[in-house]
Amino acid sequence: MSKVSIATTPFEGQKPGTSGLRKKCRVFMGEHYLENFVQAMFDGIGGVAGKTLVVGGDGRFHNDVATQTILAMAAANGAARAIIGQNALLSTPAASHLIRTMQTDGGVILSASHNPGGIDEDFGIKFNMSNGGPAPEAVTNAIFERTQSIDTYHIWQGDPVDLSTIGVSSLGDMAVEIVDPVAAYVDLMQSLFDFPAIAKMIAGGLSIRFDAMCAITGPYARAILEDALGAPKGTVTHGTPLPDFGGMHPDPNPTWAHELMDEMMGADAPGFGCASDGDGDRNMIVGPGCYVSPSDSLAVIAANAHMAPGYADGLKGVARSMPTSAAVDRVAEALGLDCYETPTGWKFFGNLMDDGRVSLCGEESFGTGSDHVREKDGVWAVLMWLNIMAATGKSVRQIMADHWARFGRNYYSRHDFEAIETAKADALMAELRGALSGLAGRSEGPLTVAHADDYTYLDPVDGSTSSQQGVRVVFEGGARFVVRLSGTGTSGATLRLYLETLETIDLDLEPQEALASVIAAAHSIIGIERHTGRTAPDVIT
Ligand code: VG1
Ligand code: CO
Repeated sequence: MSKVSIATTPFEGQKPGTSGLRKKCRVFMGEHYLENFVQAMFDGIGGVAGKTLVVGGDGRFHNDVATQTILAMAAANGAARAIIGQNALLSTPAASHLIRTMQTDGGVILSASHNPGGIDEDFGIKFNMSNGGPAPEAVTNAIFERTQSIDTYHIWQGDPVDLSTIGVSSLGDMAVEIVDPVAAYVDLMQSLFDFPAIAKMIAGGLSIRFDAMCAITGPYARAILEDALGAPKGTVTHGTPLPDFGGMHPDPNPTWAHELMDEMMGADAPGFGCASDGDGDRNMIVGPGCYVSPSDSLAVIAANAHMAPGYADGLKGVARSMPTSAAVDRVAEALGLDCYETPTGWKFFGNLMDDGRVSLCGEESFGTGSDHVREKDGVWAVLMWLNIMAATGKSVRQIMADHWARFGRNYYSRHDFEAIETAKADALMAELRGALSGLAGRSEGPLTVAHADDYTYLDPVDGSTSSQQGVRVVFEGGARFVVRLSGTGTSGATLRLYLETLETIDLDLEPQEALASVIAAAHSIIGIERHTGRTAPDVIT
């Protein structure tokens, strides 16, 4: 048992994206690859000597092996204490909660989130700060810079840690504490939501289907829905986390959660359906015959959060990512709440929450959460919806109908064009950026461009700026589209096209129909087919 320093050389491309570093699992399994990044992470945050770190992941293939490496490196780098979820499991929101409540200096979360898992699929790693939130860009940039000059890493060589037994042990001079990954999170949820009212609603006959997609939320959802709230066993399906997610693509949207969608659109649909992603920070909400778009879910939560005990005093303010629809803005305006717009990625919400400006945040990509942690939180969103249903006595469909009648409906959809050659996607974006200044006044069918720009964010708390965060083209009357390239993929490029139009009279249109002229205008202006050969998206949400 000894500490050793290993000579290494930099790898290309260890640049964290929207949410950490994501690569094919086999890349992470390559010699020195993970070690280089972990050492760069430790160096990039100013070292870990004397610090306490939380470590855990979503249970995908390589989660356990990578956890051992990280612990051995934390010990060799002088960390004082590591807190690890039993069997190296922690959902992302549960990790955020532990980081915040256990007086730690941050944590390492192992996940490629909604990306598939397995030896031939994806793996990921990111660092969260002591506030429980993903490292901001200044820190991820420092980490990336370090990956480019790294020549040594430090690692403890010896027996692996027993990750399966709750309790305290040690690795070299570092204390190792294995904790129950679920218990503290369940307590937190109980402190925020009206469990007795939800339990009564369930006892009164509301049936629920929670599809955990063989990913991390199974144990959390079972403990909460089945054990604490009395829903029958079997309410949670695909509830055991598997290294390859049982072959499922754990992305809770109508395309990938199709089993749930089929059930919810069928004749014997449960009263409430929901799903979560690989690491438990995303959610999809669906009623019988009624899919709720994530942007609408955020707006509904903004309008009704005060019904949950943890939010009885009202919200401090709200924030959404720029491509998310303005449905929540309309609620904020009606309620007199401040409403912030940020770039894509949860890391941009942290400052606003830490500064007490907002307590509810959301993204169109099935992410909603509050300042109870510093990550989006899938199970939290599910409980918020159940709390709203219990307090109002309304179904999902009624809640949506009443919401649109009051605030109008922002028809919204995201079209993803996946696995495009990177050079082609880059050329498309470059051409579009070059054309922006000349777009105003251009007519496309019934629409005329009012203005177009490339979004730059000025963080109102720390004054930092982030540029090139998505091209937006806004039409007269307020309809718009946004285009950006994904920062979470691991092969080729994914083009995301976000489409939105406001409607106050026709509230029951099919979104793709309501958006038809915006879709046509976007294709014409961007030239998607000309650049990529694609005429139709791979995934529509
Ligand atoms: C996507 C989503 C973004 C989300 C990110 C991480 O990023 O669009 O809203 O924050 O995934 O979610 P991108 O760069 O691929 O568009 V998770 O649940 O994968 O951590
Ligand atoms: Co996720």
